[in-house]
Amino acid sequence: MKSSRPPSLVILTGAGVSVESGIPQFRNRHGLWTHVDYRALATPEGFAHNPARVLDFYNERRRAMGRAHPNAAHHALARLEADFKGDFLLVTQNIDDLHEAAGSRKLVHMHGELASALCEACGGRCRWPRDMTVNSVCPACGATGRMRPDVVWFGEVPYHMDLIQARLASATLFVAIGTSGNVYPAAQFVNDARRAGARTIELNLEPSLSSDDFSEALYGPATELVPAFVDRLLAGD
Ligand code: BV8
Repeated sequence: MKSSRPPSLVILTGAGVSVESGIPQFRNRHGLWTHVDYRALATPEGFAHNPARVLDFYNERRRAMGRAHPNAAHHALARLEADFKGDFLLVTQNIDDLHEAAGSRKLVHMHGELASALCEACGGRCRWPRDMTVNSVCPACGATGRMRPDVVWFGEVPYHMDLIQARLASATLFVAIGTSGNVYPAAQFVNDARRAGARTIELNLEPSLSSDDFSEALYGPATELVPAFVDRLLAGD
């Protein structure tokens, strides 16, 4: 059913879109949260309890990100942004920089970015390509030992929610790629888009926890599914 509204596309990506670039997902037998308790490493309480351990966890992931390259799925999404006729927003739950590396610009990181640092003393943010320690100094205010990764931990408010909700309310098409539907509020976006009358499609390796909420689904590896899906979308399917 073609919508009478101008085309407005919202895409949500999760860890699955970066797996084929060598960045592990969270919830499978090799997943990040399978081997460590996310409460110890991805909550403000875990950071307060053992900041050095949390900073090392993110230092390791930042180094791995530096060795990773965007894959065919990232590149296809950048091509879709360039050629799509209508409003386009790519919302990623990922904190890696592979969408930017592929050329995506109409992009928001709702869970923050590994490449960014936040000072708890002055609230300043800055690019942070190197390791962070409990002795790191804020380049804005000079405070020592107050730097943290600029990521959204469990129990913290995701970034860009006003923009995301506004775009979901006017979406004609919502596509989720490589996300398990475990984490809120991202797992809820499909229902927000459907209530707005959008067509909803899930592209994933296997059905997610929210697969019943989508009107259509394609299953397989993102590097195979996404380029072909983008071709079809740009051809008017
Ligand atoms: C919030 C950043 C209020 C850091 C992450 C009790 C107390 C407090 C909160 C809660 C609570 N109970 C529930 C909540 C809400 C909570 C939540 O959802 N908890 C879960 C555990 C139930 N959420 C929050 O706390 C959020 N904040 O609610 O604030 C609020 C809400 C709305 C408005 C205002 C205020 C904050 C959540 C953010 C936490 N931060 N990450 C970091 O990365 O270290 S979450 C983490 O999970 C990552 O961001 C990750 O992206 C995200 C989601 O996971 P996925 O991306 O889906 O990854 P996953 O491994 O699960 O799945 C990968 C999928 O890919 C799989 O389906 C797999 O099949 C597929 N796949 C694999 N390979 C491929 C593939 N697909 C295609 N191709 C392949 N090759």
